[in-house]
Amino acid sequence: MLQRCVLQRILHRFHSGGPEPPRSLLYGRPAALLCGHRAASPRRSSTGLPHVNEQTLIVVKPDGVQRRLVGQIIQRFEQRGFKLVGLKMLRVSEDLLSQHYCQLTSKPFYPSLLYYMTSAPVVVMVWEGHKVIQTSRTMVGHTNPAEAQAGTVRGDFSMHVSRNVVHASDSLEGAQREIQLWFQGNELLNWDCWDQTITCEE
Ligand code: DAT
Ligand code: MG
Repeated sequence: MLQRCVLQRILHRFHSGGPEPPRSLLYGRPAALLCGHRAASPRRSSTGLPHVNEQTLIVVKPDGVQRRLVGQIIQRFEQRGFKLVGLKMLRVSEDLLSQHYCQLTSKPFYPSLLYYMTSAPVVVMVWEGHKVIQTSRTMVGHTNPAEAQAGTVRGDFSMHVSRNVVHASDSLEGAQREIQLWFQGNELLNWDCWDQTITCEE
């Protein structure tokens, strides 16, 4: 019954169309980033305003890949209700890393950070959902695992700041910049998650 109800709502949304908001409002990122995407029909909240889903960049760092933690980290974001819209595995170049960590290149630990981050592949993802940026930071935990709470990724899987398993964007501006840096527009998929009316108010 519930499934049929959800399906009917999805089909209704699909067929009813309606005006689209400016693309730049969707997902809180610039229109240029949406190239090659089908714009989703706007979902309206009880206030009548369109939902603006955030996106964030999550990277499983080389220690996470080496320790086969990728599946467990993905599972945490899935079970929280977030939607995976981009995923790839790559060996990061020095150039990309210096752009990603542009505020850290003058830090004394940057050479060892560079060595570690380029030592093995990383798995890089874009997750979407309500307040995903702030929630992901909470889920990932303190930068220094020694201070990270149990239950967070860093608090459960790591002990030293130089090997803290995962990266998560720390602000809307940071997420937009990092997503643009790591992904081409056509590598991100805009798709309807069938449970989105259950996990978030429409
Ligand atoms: P976060 O990853 O929590 O956003 P950050 O942006 O300040 O933290 O630093 C980026 C990464 O740099 C961090 O995840 C691990 C590394 N790092 C930060 N401070 C460090 C330190 N004092 N020694 C070694 N690595 C450090
Ligand atoms: Mg940071």
